[in-house]
Amino acid sequence: MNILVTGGCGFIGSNFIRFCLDDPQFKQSTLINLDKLTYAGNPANLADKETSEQYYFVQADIADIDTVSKILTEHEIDLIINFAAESHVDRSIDSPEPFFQTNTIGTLRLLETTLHYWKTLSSSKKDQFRFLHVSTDEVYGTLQKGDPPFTEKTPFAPNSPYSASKASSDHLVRAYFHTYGLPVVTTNCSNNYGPYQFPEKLIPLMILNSLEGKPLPIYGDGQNIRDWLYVKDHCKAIWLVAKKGNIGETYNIGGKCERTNLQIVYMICDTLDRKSPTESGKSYKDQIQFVKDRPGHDFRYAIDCRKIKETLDWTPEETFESGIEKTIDWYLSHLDWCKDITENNYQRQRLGIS
Ligand code: NAD
Ligand code: TDX
Repeated sequence: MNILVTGGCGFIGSNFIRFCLDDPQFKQSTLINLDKLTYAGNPANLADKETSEQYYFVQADIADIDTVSKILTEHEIDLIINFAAESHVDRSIDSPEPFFQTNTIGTLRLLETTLHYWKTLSSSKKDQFRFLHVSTDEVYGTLQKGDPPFTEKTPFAPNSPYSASKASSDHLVRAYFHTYGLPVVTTNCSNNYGPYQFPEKLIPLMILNSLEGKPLPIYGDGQNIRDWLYVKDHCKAIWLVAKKGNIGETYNIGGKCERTNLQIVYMICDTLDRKSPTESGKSYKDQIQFVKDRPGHDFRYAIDCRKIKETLDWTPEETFESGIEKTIDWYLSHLDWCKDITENNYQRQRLGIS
């Protein structure tokens, strides 16, 4: 199978490529990683895989019709997994437009290019072909305590520019199935955590700020709830949906692991107090600071993942306790990776230095 992964230099995309290259069932597969390398795309995430004969990297935008078209034809692509996106809610609040350029227009162009290619395939190749769109639980909006978790039938109610742009991409994917018959599947997943996550998201930010002696900024009262899933469990679910999911359908993916943000930060501090204690002997919890809330901050996300469990036999392998241990160990043993991002790429972007 020849697989085109978009956004493969980001957090989940690089974990997905790693998951494939490390698994013998993909031995005959070719993986093409198309990534624009925005501030969030880091080729270092896959540096040790660059010599693999199964793996090719192309720096390009998903909206670049000519480049995508060439890749699809030359590599006879059978499966596209679309991870490419602007993905950080806070950035979407500061500057919404790039989110619609990539998440909406980019996905539209990728679908259009894919449709043209798909139409040229033989009928058996056409049947086997899949376009898997990776999306988020945030398209469903927010829950209150006691509300039932989101199912695949929950109406969309996005609240941030990020989730609005992802919701629009989900609608486009659906429309290309219903209008043109393009064989698509969509996954809507809850919050991921694990190795290679860019340190502007809650978990890596809290780990790195702790170690650097910086404040741990908690928005509002820290009582907002997210449903956390270890990234490798997400990758396994994506692969199952690509292989066995019903075309035109959506699959919710979640960790059944609801925690308040304050619980998460306490757990990180407790783990770091044990694994890498401060010189002063004080707990990292002393660095917690409650700061102004995120505008329009969704209160709670929770995923009902019975469909993927019952139809595709997927279940997460990591508990939050085992996943966070692995994640913290990974960051502690990859401080150079973190330093490079915080001192170079990330900082330069933030300061507007190209
Ligand atoms: P990320 O921000 O870490 O990575 C995104 C990648 O896409 C980067 O490598 C970036 O360079 C690339 N990219 C951005 N715009 C592009 C463009 N126009 N063309 C080509 N490449 C482009 O994001 P992530 O956390 O890995 O998320 C991946 C996908 O999963 C996104 O679609 C996101 O909406 C979805 N998702 C993320 C989470 C999560 O918790 N991180 C949860 C559910 C769903
Ligand atoms: O400094 C912080 N302090 C804080 O309290 C940051 C960065 C976050 N938070 C809170 C906001 C959220 O309630 O922590 C929670 C998690 O925040 P993020 O890591 O920014 O994630 P979230 O906004 O929940 O969105 C994530 O999950 C769904 C991903 O970034 C999305 O790409 C994915 O679709």
